[in-house]
Amino acid sequence: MSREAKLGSEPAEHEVTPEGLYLRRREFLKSSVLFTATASGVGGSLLWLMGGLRADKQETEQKTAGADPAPFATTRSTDYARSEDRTPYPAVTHYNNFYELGIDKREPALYASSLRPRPWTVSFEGEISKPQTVDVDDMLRWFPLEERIYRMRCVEAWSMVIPWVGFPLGDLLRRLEPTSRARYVAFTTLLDPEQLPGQRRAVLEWPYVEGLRIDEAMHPLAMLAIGLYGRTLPAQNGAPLRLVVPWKYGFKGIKSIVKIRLTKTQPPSTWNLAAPNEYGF
Ligand SMILES: Nc1nc2c(c(=O)[nH]1)N[C@H]1C(S)=C(S)[C@@H](COP(=O)(O)O)O[C@H]1N2
Ligand SMILES: [Mo]
Repeated sequence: MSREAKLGSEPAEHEVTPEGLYLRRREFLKSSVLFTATASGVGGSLLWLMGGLRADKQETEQKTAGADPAPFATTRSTDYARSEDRTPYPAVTHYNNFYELGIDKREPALYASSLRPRPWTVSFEGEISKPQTVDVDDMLRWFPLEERIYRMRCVEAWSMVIPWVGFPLGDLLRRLEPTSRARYVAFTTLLDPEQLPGQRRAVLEWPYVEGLRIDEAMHPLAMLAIGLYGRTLPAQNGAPLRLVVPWKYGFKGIKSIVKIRLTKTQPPSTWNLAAPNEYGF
């Protein structure tokens, strides 16, 4: 099974974590205030979230006034034609995968305050004509921000519909002027165990890294997000800057990015390094 916990089957913790780590982690939990918060169990929190999802469901009627008479007399309406309901904000921000802030889904939100998303610099390196390091707030002024509602799917078999705020990754790359040798884009998350205490445990290789082929990176749907639901990105969702690639699994959406490097050869990616038979590039 996947190294990430499967949602439907609720695996025991030792199934998703190497045994030694699992035992040490238990000790860690017992000795922290977090234990009270997680004692209700992942199952309980899930039920709570799912209840929220249902309660928030809204019907959206398509307005057809003024449209031409439909020439397709036999067309019947199906569920496929309905616009997607957005996942409620509390679920988007309290059910997360961000192993640097904990491996249980509710831990990233609990630990979020240890990450300081400002001030924050991002460096652009490698096969570009304009390598530079910029303050993230200066970078935001380079582009008009837009809202995009995408479905994010995790390999663990859960998904969410999230209204992101950000800009196309391609706009940034064009500004940096890739050289003719640039074939891939490599992304790196902040490495700082003080701000990301999960990096003290060898659950994965740190820092988290991801990559895209240059054509994927230039695709108009690939975006860098700096917010969601019209607000600044919460730390647990990858503040101040994270990747969103809607046609790929969620693990591509690397969080809290400090470095973007254009390369000639395929860069490593964290989950592919951890379990190459389960995660491709
Ligand atoms: N740095 C970092 N980025 C990460 C992860 C992570 O553990 N660390 N998890 C990935 C996975 S597996 C998923 S499904 C998404 C989850 O994003 P969300 O918590 O905003 O829903 O973030 C991705 N980005
Ligand atoms: Mo994921």
